[in-house]
Amino acid sequence: RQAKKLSDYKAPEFTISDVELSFELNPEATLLTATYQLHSASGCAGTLTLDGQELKLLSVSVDGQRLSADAYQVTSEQLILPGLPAKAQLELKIELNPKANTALEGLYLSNGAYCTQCEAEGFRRIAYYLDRPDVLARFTTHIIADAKAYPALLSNGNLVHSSLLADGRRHVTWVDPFPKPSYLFALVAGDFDCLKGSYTTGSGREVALEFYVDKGNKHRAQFALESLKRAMLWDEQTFGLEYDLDIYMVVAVDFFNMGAMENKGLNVFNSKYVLADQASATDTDFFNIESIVGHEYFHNWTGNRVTCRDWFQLSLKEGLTVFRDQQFSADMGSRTLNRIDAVKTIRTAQFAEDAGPMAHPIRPQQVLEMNNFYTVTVYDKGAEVIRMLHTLLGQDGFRKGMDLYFKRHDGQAVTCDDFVNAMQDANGRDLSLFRRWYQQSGTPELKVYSQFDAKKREFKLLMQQHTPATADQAEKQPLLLPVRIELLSEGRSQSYLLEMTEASQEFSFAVSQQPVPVLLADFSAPVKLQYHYSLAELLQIAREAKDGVARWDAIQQLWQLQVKAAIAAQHSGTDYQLPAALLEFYRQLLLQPLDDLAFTAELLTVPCYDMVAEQFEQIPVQEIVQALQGFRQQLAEKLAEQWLFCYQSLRSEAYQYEQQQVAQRALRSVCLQYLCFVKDQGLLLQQQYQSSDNMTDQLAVLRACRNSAHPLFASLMSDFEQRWQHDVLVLDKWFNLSASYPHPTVFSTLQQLTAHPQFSWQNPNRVRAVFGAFYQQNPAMFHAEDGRGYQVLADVVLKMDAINPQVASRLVTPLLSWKRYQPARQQQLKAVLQTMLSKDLSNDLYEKVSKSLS
Ligand code: B3K
Ligand code: ZN
Repeated sequence: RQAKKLSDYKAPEFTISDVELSFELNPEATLLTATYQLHSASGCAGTLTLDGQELKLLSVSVDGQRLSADAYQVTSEQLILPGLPAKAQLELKIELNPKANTALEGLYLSNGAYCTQCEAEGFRRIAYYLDRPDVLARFTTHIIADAKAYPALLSNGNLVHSSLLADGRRHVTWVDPFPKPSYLFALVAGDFDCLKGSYTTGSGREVALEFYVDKGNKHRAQFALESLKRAMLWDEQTFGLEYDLDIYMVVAVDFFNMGAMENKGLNVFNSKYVLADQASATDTDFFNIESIVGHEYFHNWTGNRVTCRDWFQLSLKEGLTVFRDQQFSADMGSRTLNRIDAVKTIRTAQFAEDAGPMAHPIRPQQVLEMNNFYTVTVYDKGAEVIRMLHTLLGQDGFRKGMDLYFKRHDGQAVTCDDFVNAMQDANGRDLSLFRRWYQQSGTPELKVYSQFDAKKREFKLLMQQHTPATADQAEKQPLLLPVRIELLSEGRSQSYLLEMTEASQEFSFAVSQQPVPVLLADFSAPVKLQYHYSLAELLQIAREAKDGVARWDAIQQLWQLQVKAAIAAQHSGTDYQLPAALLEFYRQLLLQPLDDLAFTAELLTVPCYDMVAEQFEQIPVQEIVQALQGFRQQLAEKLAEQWLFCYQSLRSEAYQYEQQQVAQRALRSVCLQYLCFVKDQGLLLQQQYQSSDNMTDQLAVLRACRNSAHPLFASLMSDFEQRWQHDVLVLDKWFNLSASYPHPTVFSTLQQLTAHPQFSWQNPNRVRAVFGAFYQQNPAMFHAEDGRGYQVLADVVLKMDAINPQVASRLVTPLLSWKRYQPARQQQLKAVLQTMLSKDLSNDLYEKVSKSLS
């Protein structure tokens, strides 16, 4: 198998200016006629090589002449046409079988509706094509289908024609005036309910907004529609970017490989990120919907109007668009809490990726299967890199850079370098050192030492950066790190932005008293920080720092110290008691919560397993699980009255998705979790479960029961299943809770779940609800001593690889990092990976498994 390299990039020899596609839809035999206007770049005749996979080619014509079969060559991945004139019209007839498409890439059926997914390289499963993002063409799409069964026939751009044919079929034509790469093509045909709205742009153009959802679900799309309007307004206000077509459509489908897709004018969404109402969706669901609707909308400029030259540049659009959606969410809600969420993602999943066999820079250098690189590194670390530019250039400088980027590159397919160049030129600032962030993988470690000279009244910070070697790259260089700090002294805080450019650097400050340094405020660079703080200093930062992220982070660091101490105690066979000062800090917080209740809830939450695990080079699984459980138990017992007091002081009001209420619910559920550890709070649990008017509070009860193995868990779960058995999206929450039950009974539960009438191996949401939850939220059982957890997941991965390689390849991730565990687990993991590698695997799975074993 041949990996592609960034360094091998060559501009295409032919381009396509216009594409006309005509689909006659049929579940097992869709007929596609595809016509392309081709132009050779050199102006000479030459060989045209088109990409194509699993296609049934019926005929090939050039300039109206049908070719005989020996005039071209078809392989499993290409159609090769020698001697094509410099300017030619090519017509292909192709037969497709959407019903047999379980990989959900290309044209497929979701609950009887036709839909497409083309990014990254799915268009080649629809037609032979120059399926690469630097070929931009104008698309015209005809759809012909039974008018009754498929009232909605949708594609990109504007509807220009619709007519009823004599045979009962309808013929519609869509024209997209904006040249685009094939990965942004979309087609949908089905029978939906449609929620309509409209938005008037700043320059006064009216845009029709249409949300297509399963019948009976129209009311559940209202929040997504409102989110879209907020996103449209925000992009105008923040970046001066307006929408450019007369219509913006979103279709919600149940069978979807990821969250959503930004196809020009016709987004396709996983229904999970469109549908919500208070009875069926949690506050987190609402939050995610707003953020993903925003993300896909923001792609219209960062991704669609300006797209990627090649797939190695994916972060050009994804890192930037994640940064944009994070800024949007921060403006719609709490900046601090949003930042904390992003930091959690980096410190858990992204740092883990850097430390594992799939480590890669935000611009990868080598790829076997592109779908494997839609990663936390490309997306979330990519967003951190954009954020650092924003920090270095300031809000206005960043905006100037964005303006120049669009001025230069609108309508083009460009590289990450082009983006940095625009930032550089607009600000007159040399960013050559900064560019290393695009080439270098791995997590930099930043060691900081401090020194106070009372005589000289000088405070010094010595900083050293070092990036350890990663699986893909041995040599590392120093990076440009923006380091935000505060110096706390005499009840005051002074802020600075330091720019670290060398391996080792000293910064000094004139002070009168010895300050406490707050380092890496706002998590200003995606690095691991090391500094020796005392417990008292951390508590002082938690109380006094200006930056909320730094306050939260101080508590995180405090907990990390507790974990190390508790594990040491486990090894010496003693009991570990939490320090009195920490308990006192919590007691005060509970008696007098901060104004921001959601922030208070964050401070009161012990870090999750993944956050702690990432601190260890070799992860002591059961010790961490035991330590964390011990902490929760101690906090619950020692502050029992305070949890109850705080819980009771927070009244629940008629549900609204609104900041203050969201925060109250978050704090209440934290209290509830702790309450369940001490007493059998049966009554209280029942009461909250039965009387609350929303899913957030109900789910909080189920989680509290699960975490404390409460006797009510079984009965409440069966009530929940009864209530929601016909609503799979909600039932996924039940699947999730069942699979994350931290007890050996979960292994038989997993088997029962896959036999549930609503479970389907074909539906990625179901598979993730069960097995994603199992490995993400059930560390104790996934890492069971006898290796059963690994075996279960490995079997599922292999089964899924035959059905849907993209889903299989995502699920295999936790098995890859075998080097992070103790020898017995290493052996178990290696054995399942070796067995896997001996099978006939998809490229998706092969790339990951072979890397992890090499
Ligand atoms: N661009 C898509 C992701 C496509 C994933 C292909 N395997 C969604 C997004 O990032 O907005
Ligand atoms: Zn995206």
